[in-house]
Formats: sequence, structure tokens, C-alpha cells
Amino acid sequence: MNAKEYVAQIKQQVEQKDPNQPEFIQAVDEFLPTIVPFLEEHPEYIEKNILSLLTEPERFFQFRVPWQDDAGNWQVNRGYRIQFNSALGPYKGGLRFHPSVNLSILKFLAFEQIFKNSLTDLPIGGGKGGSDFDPKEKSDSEIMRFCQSFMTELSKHIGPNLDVPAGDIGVGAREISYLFGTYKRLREYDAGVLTGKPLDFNGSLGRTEATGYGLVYFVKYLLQDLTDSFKGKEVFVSGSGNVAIYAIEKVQELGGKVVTCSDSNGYIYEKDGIDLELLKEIKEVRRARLTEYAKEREGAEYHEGSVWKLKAQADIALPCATQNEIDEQEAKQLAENGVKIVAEGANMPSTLAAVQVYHQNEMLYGPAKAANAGGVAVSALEMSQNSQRLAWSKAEVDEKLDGIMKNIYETCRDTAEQYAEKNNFMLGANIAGFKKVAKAMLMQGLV
Ligand code: NDP
Ligand code: 2IT
Repeated sequence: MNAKEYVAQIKQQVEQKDPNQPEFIQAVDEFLPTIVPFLEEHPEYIEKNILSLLTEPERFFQFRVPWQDDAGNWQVNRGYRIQFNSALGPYKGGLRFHPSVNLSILKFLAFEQIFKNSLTDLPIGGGKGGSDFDPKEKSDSEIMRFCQSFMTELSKHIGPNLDVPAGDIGVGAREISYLFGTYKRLREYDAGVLTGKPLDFNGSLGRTEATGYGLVYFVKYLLQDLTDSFKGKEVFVSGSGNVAIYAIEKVQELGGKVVTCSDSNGYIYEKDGIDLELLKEIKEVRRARLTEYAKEREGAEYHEGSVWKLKAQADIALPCATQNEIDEQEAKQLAENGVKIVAEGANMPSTLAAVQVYHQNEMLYGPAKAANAGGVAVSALEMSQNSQRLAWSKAEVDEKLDGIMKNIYETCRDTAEQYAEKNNFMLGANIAGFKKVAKAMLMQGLV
């Protein structure tokens, strides 16, 4: 069987086995065609049917999470952990708390995490987990009780050499702290069981900023190849959470102007640039909505709906909210706006059709598994510090992050060129990420 026939067979197999998992199918569909040129050179992987293994999680857990709200009512949510692939190290990946969470979404995230983690060159496998719990408008005590119940079950399945969760949408340092407190009571004090811990106990300097900063470093190196920089660039950012905030901070530091940010209700457009201090105060301190930002800034416009419908000139787009936030029409709008670079802070924010629009318009496209790998990379650095019982300085962590993002960018660029697909960073990322995982799986006896 040739490589093209083989990936077509795997695609069909996944669609048949998991017909109700559209996001997982989408992530696999995006991945498979891009590794065909590599499989053509390495028929041994086709003979050993490695893709059947790779598209099947090693295991996953689903559990109920009962908790009591402030009114005294008992609530029940679903909890999950997907342990997708441990070829390169313990399962590693975030926990997401959002009402949309289901098996399909977590499987797509865990699948992409395998290759992202491989690209960092650090010893981490791929996993993901979370719950359909909605943290919005919950009191601090409700969040605490939920996290305690969630970890009561999760603690049976994780460990510093087994599976190391971290944050994602709806899970930040506050939630990680409550989760850690419960793990400690049930098992033992081992800092390395979770990353994204606060600086007050065993967290790493620079982890909070890492995904957003890393994303901007990736684009910085891309711009350098074009003998260009962020100076004077007009940038659209979506989202207003952890990734968006620190992407905005780094763009501003490098001389670019970010004119948008968003939440799930609407977006801010501010021609003179977003006021980051106010944004941080509203999102990180008050945990409030963007409508509040608009009330406090005269030059800011607030519009309901998707930021990607905005008609205004821009050079760079950094989607930092959620999956499938940019569809085909919106990608076309970005092209009309003059956007030349799209780099993904969020996981799979562009639909397959949107990615095609980027390619048709010769926009440079930094796919999530490469461009947002800075977060998990610094998580792995946090694991290193925890096992050494040491804390590195912020400058040391930042320098390592910058180096890792440079290496990821160059690996994607060079791998794409090696396969005569210059500037196809998606192909470069997928092949480079896959290559290491596949080799390790084969060496370990295809387990
Ligand atoms: P946060 O919870 O801090 O922020 C999420 C942001 O995205 C909020 O502004 C939220 O708006 C918006 N958002 C969430 N869901 C939707 C939706 N369905 N439609 C529109 N907007 C939405 O999460 P993060 O910043 O950590 O995560 C953002 C993205 O980055 C995710 O795709 C995540 O997987 C990815 N990522 C995160 C990493 C990390 O280290 N945290 C690492 C790598 C990737 P609202 O408040 O209205 O819900
Ligand atoms: O999508 C991601 O890479 C994350 N949410 C971060 C995972 C981690 O383990 O730091």
C-alpha cells in the first residue's frame, strides 16, 4: 500500500470508529495528508501500521464529579483525562474547565499535544483532561469544592513520572493550587505532579507568560527571516485570557500595536492600541467582562460577535481564544484586511477551510502545535526545577523559552524546505513532531 492509500485508510478508520467526535476527526484530517511525503520515505511505518496506534489513546478515564454549590444544591459534572501517548515521556497537557468540554474536544487537544510536546525537544508525552464544569460566575468556595472533588478521582491516575496536568481554558494558578492541595492530602507532597503552580509554592517564573510570549517569539523569528520585525505592525488578537494577555504584552514590548481583544460575547477595537494595564486589572483582578473595559476607555469600541468579522487594516493575526474561531469567510476577511501572518495561540482556532484560504493567499501560517508550544515547554522546565528542588531566575527561563521557540520555528521552516514545501509550516511541524514520536514508538516495540 502506498502512503496516500494508507493515510486514506486511517482517515476512514477514525471516522468509522469515532463518528461522533468531529473535533478529533478534524485534527486527524489536518495531520494525515501532511505526513505523506515522510511516510513515502519510510515505508517501515506503513508496514508496522503505526498510524492505527497513534490515533488510538493509550487509555482515558471518565468520572463523575459531585460538588455542592453555595445554595446547598448538589451538582454533578463530568471529568476526563486522556493519556494519549507516552513514547517521549510522562503524559503532559492541560486541564480545561468549560461547558463545551467533551471527549471529542479533549481527544483533539491530546492528539495535537503529542506532536507539540515532541517539537519542544523536552521529555514529555501527550495528554489532556478537564470537565464540562463552567467556572463563570462561581464563587471562590464553589471553585475550591469542585477542584477538590475533581482531584479526589484524578489523583488515582496521575503522578510526577506518570501524568502531569497543568492549566488550559478556565484553569489558572488558583485552580491548580486547589487541585494541588487535594493531591497532597490524598497522596504526598510532590511538586512535580502539576505545573502552572503559583510562585508562592514551587511554580516557575515565566510560566504565566510563557504561551503568549512564546507565540510572539515564534513570529519574531519568522519576521526576522523576512528582514522585518514587530515594529509598527498592526496586530489583531482574539481572546482576553492568559494566552491573549501575554501575547499582547510581548507584541507591545517589541514595538507592535495590538488593536483588538475579545471574549465569547464580543470584542474591543481600539485604534490607538489596547491598554494592557486596564485589561489585566479587569480580567485578572476583577474577573469581569470586556464590556467593563469599553466603559472605562473613551477610544475603545465594543461590538458583539466575532472579532474576525472586523473590517480594518492589519498585518498580523494572533487567534488566542478557542477552537474553530476562524472559519473560511473570516479567513477571507483577514486576507482582505491585508493580514500576512496568522499564528495560533489557541489550539486549532482555524477550520480546515480557513487554513486553505491562508495558503491560497500566501499568508504565512504558524500552526498551534508549533506556535503555542511555549506554554508546555515552560511547564516541562517547571518539572525540571521541581525535581532539582531549585528555582531558576525569570531571565534564565525566558532565555530558554526564546531558544526553544527559535528552534521550533527553524525546525518547521527547514523541514518544510526539505520536502520542497517552502513556508508550509504546518507540514513542517507535523512531520518534525511525528518523526520523533514514531521512531520512539518503533524502538519501544510498538506499545
Ligand atoms: P483562558 O481561560 O485564560 O481564556 C480563554 C479566553 O478565550 C477568554 O477570553 C474566553 O472568553 C475566550 N473563549 C473561550 N471559549 C470561547 C468560545 N467558545 N468562544 C469565544 N471565546 C472563547 O484560557 P487560555 O488563555 O489559557 O487559553 C486560550 C487558548 O489557548 C485555548 O485554545 C487553549 O487551549 C490555548 N492554549 C493555552 C495554553 C496555556 O498555557 N494556558 C497553552 C497553549 C495553548 P470568555 O471569558 O467569554 O469565555
Ligand atoms: O495546550 C497546551 O499546550 C496547554 N494548555 C499547556 C499544557 C501544559 O502542560 O503546560
